[in-house]
Amino acid sequence: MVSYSQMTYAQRGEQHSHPLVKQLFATMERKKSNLSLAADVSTKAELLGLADKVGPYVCVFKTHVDVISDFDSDLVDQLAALAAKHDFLIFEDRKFADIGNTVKLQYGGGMYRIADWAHITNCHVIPGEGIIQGLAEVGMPKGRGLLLLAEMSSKGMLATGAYTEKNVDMAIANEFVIGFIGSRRFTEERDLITMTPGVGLHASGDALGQQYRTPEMIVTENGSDIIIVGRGIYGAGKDPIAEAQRYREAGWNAYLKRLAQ
Ligand code: 6AU
Repeated sequence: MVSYSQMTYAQRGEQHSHPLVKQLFATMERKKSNLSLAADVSTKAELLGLADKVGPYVCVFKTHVDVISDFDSDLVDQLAALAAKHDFLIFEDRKFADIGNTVKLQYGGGMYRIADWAHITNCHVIPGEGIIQGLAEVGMPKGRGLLLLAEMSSKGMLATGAYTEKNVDMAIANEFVIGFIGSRRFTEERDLITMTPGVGLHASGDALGQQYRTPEMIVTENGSDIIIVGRGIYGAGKDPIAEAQRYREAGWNAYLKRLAQ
């Protein structure tokens, strides 16, 4: 059998059973982008400004809504409009980590109502499979998708070995799971996407344990599908449009190189 990492995004989209993943692969192919922006800014205006500027170059726009100081429901309405205008999906990087009943409340309700507007969210499986079931009860009827944090990018992270393998088993067994946060392709058993943070063209890390690898290491060598880039694009002194274009090209070339291998 051909490995998923040897197939084009278009081919994978055509044969995928999850409508959201089909949409994601189609977007990636249309925009020639496997780039996700990690928009870790602290105001509504900055977030919407970035989404409008960088939106044309990304397949996924990743948020941390709980760092926005002036969050309101108009922010998500405007973000949804920009997602439609620029053809990207929204990923709220909430990293749920509680028991099933609690995450159901956190995902569907509260002031953020994440399930109403985020196409994708993620969770740790430390509480066991009930967390996936709780999130699925809210997200499945809305056509959403979940990523499991099978690994992390930071120094000394504890998601390794048997814990990572458990993530893979749970992902295969749960329809609501569309993939992983991690550094590589994890399984051929079904087509689960990997999105990788900790990507930089230059920097090797930050002062708080973040570690960066290049798009080529991640996509060509490790078989990951989507690169997540934050400060490499909007960091101090950077032109976000020029950097987004650069990362988009680097990510896409790394994918083309993988296909050619
Ligand atoms: O490129 P950066 O370092 O500015 O931003 C990386 C982004 C941040 C982190 O919250 C997130 O990626 N992240 C994640 C995710 C996406 O779940 C997991 C992880 O292991 N490392 C990591 O940096 O928004």
